[in-house]
Amino acid sequence: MPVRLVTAASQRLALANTFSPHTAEFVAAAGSVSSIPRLAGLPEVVVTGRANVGKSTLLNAVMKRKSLVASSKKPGRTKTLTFFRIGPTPGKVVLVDAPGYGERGRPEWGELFNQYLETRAELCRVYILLNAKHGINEADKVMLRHLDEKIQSGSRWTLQAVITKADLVPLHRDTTISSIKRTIFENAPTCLPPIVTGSLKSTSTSVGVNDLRMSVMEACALALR
Ligand SMILES: Nc1nc2c(ncn2[C@@H]2O[C@H](COP(=O)(O)OP(=O)(O)O)[C@@H](O)[C@H]2O)c(=O)[nH]1
Ligand SMILES: [Mg+2]
Repeated sequence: MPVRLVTAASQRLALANTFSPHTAEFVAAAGSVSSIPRLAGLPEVVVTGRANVGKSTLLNAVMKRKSLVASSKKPGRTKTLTFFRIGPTPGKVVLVDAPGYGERGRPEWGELFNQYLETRAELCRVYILLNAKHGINEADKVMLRHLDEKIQSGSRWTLQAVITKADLVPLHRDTTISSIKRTIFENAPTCLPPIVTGSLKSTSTSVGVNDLRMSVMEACALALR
């Protein structure tokens, strides 16, 4: 068999082994830094973004679960950092859902998130989610710059943007996505190339979820073959 096919098959196996709905589980919700659980040093990634950008929906899609992460119609519900462990026992990766930050003015990402970013040794990557339909607002820019500054001053983790709800932007308006990407790099030059996701309500039509799974594996230095 050609090497490329073997690689593709083993990658699929590695992804399926890690992101199985049967091994994904809720572990804890932390409302303060002192209650953040110790999870045997498993590598961790966190998603942040404005309320309603699609954080919970995306985490469910990545874990192949419908409602493990509570998704709420009412913005700003999650006030805690919520930890999910995935992969066969003792687990491979921890995914963390962070509170949404403010709609306008100074983003209220909170002391909890900030302290978590500064102290969590296991944190490998921060994913900032940006809504394709609504574009990037001032709160997003402030957060992008804030994360970029932390990287430039020597964080242990890397930053990657995820553009969500791309299905709500008409195809011929691809300029919208390009302009979002430009704004991301203007505000956070250290940000890794954005992953574009969309149509997450149905697994048969969803876009970008596997790209995110591969990115998580890479961020956490987990073997893809
Ligand atoms: N059209 C569309 N809607 C989405 C997508 N992802 C999430 N949503 C919707 O956006 C709303 C907010 O999602 P949620 O995951 O709760 O956002 P969170 O507040 O960031 O956790 C829900 O009504 C979701 O169904 C997507 O890819 N496409
Ligand atoms: Mg949520």
